[in-house]
Amino acid sequence: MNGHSMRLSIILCAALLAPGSAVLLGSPQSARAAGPVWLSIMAKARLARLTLVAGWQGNNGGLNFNGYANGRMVVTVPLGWKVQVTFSNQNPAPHSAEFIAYRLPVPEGGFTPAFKNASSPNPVEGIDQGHRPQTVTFVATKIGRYMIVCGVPGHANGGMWDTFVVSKTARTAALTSAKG
Ligand SMILES: [Cu+2]
Repeated sequence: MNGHSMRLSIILCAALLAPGSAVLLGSPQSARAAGPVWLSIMAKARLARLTLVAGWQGNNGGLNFNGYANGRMVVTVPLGWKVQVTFSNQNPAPHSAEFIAYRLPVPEGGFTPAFKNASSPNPVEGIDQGHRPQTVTFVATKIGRYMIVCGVPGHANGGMWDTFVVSKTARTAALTSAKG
């Protein structure tokens, strides 16, 4: 479409939305899935956007991410993808999120991120319930199995950890989970 016909279209639209049509100006309500969408994928940009909510619905006494504890949520991304995490806390206790090397039994604390910047700020202190969401962005630079842990001492070894995999063969990011 050239510039002229673009302008013409805009004028036509404006005309169509003249008095009486004002209701059409509001954006339609977007359809919502039954449950929260924790992972969204922008394959072309090689970007996985992950929402992590600490203390979602109280499973494991609130020591969970998105309701999953003890490794039961598994997030897989292809090697070299960027991971953008939006982390928030819905539990009365403070929590944080860090991506660390996979190690069982899970240590109590003192974690080192496995990728540059793969931790929420001040992970030992964490954030309180209702704190505005924090963004954690890093690149999955090394193949392997990792853990998403809460860095507040005693939480990870209390089960507040899930599984993160960087795959050489995966073609896209995925999130799987096991109940229990
Ligand atoms: Cu925690």
